[in-house]
Amino acid sequence: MLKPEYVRFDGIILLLITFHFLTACTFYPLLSNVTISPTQITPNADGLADVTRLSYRLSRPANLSIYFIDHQNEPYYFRKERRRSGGDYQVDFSGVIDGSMLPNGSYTWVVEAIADDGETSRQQGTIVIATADTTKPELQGFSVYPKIFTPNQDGIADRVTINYYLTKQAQVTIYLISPLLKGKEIRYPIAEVERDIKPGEPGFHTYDYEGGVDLGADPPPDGLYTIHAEAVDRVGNRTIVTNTLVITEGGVPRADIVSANVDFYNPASGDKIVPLGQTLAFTLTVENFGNVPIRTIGPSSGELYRSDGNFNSKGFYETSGGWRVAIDYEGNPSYAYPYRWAVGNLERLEKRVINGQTFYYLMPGQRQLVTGSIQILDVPAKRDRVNFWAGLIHEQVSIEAFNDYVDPQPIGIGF
Ligand SMILES: [Ca+2]
Ligand SMILES: [Ca+2]
Repeated sequence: MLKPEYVRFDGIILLLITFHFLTACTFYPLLSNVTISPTQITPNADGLADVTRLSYRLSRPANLSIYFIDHQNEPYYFRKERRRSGGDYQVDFSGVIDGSMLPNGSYTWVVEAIADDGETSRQQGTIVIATADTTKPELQGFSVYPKIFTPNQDGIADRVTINYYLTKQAQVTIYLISPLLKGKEIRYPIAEVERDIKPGEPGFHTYDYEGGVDLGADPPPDGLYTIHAEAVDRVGNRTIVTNTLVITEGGVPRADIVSANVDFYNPASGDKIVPLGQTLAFTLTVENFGNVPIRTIGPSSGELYRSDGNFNSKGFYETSGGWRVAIDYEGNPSYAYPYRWAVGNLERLEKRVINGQTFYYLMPGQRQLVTGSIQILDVPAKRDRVNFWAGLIHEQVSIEAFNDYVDPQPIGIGF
């Protein structure tokens, strides 16, 4: 009769059509057709006799084990009590058990099946392993820095760097593994940085991870994570190295100018006309409406600028990841937003000292009033009405559209 038959490659199932002249399965022995070929392997990745193929047939479901016994009678399990249904199976063996190459020598191979009724069937023979590559790949100097990772674009500990020196050619994969959440862990792959030494080649390798925040995604939730690195060489020798990483205050920073409202005025007159030599003042409110602190730098709210000055001339240079309120105007001949202030009075912001340096933060949910003024010393664009507006800048990261060109207003510049 024509009957579909499954040849299983230890998990991979191929559908074949074969003729069966015997139909009563019970006539078959539990375990039959056990073959191994070749009976000597040289697992050194030279493409010659690097693996041997084990074939066997089960006539009915059984728990199947395959193991190798060395000259000291020590068994090495390649498969241990694996549930298998009836059928033909093939599996390749390359000398590696649990990521380690067996040393050269003569071994007894055993295929053993135990059926549900307790019937046990076992077949065995000899296999020789010669010129085996037993050298494991090593990830020397494996390091993770920093150990406390705050993926929130504040410019401090926003990226994790992983380095190691790979001692032989191997495929290396690195994951961030989450703490157990409802009994499950999540794996986040970490990509290697392109360098002269290609992935998998012996030499120095480096990885860079920013938690997905640069793409606008939320990073993995705060918690204690494991960095898991695994190197597998061409013959299957495997090395695993782990390290820990704490994620805290992770998230995409979000802040805006409340109601997109800016109050511009001449403090001397209270109106929107500023004679030359007088000052244009503003007030607005900044809100952190995200889940992570936003970092800011001075000058503090309240600072007076001269119109021919800027934040650089005050010594408060841009820092990557810092947020500032800024003012710009029509006809500005210089770079954008030359006048900048902290997102509040520095005395009222959260102060943190990190590695001896002081940083200021507007915390999630916090609002701060920001004021500032500019002494107008010349007439921009030689016009008597000039538009001024505000911005909220995430320096060297981005300006959200809703934080750019906020509430432009014509100001009369008096001669
Ligand atoms: Ca070989
Ligand atoms: Ca950070």
